[in-house]
Amino acid sequence: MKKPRVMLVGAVGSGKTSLMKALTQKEGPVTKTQAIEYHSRSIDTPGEFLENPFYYRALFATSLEADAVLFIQDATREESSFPPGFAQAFPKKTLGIVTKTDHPKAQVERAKEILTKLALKGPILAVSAWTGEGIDELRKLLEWD
Ligand SMILES: Nc1nc2c(ncn2[C@@H]2O[C@H](COP(=O)(O)OP(=O)(O)OP(=O)(O)O)[C@@H](O)[C@H]2O)c(=O)[nH]1
Ligand SMILES: [Mg+2]
Repeated sequence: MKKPRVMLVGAVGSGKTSLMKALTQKEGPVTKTQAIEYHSRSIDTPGEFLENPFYYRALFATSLEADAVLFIQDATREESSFPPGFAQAFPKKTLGIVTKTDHPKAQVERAKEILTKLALKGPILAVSAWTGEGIDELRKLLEWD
């Protein structure tokens, strides 16, 4: 059976690539994502694709190649870059992920509230790519183990 693949969508610097590496147990430095990147288990997207509505169509089209879409909200950010109900435009399993829970300025509840406005089909999880908090739980939810 083909292994499921996730796509990551979120603002610039929200922690998509770091999370993708933690999830897929890839080592090495995290660099800025410049284009949509296809991997066997994941599709990483540049934050600019969420921040500029010109690219929404590219996100919708790309999501057809994924089994689930993860909407990423940085726990240290007050603002949302997501339009209300955005997850409904993706005909896939949709999950919310709060990142950087280890950060001293993280406000997890605030970030969760932002994600509830997306009309997700699945749950919201809080993770840290640095400490590994929540990563195993996410792998289980994605049925990767
Ligand atoms: N404290 C903390 N910082 C993190 C975590 N994950 C990512 N960061 C930091 O957040 C910054 C952005 O991380 P990236 O993973 O490159 O973010 P991105 O969403 O892929 O950004 P773009 O590729 O520009 O869209 C980097 O400086 C990371 O080190 C985390 O779990 N905890
Ligand atoms: Mg990136």
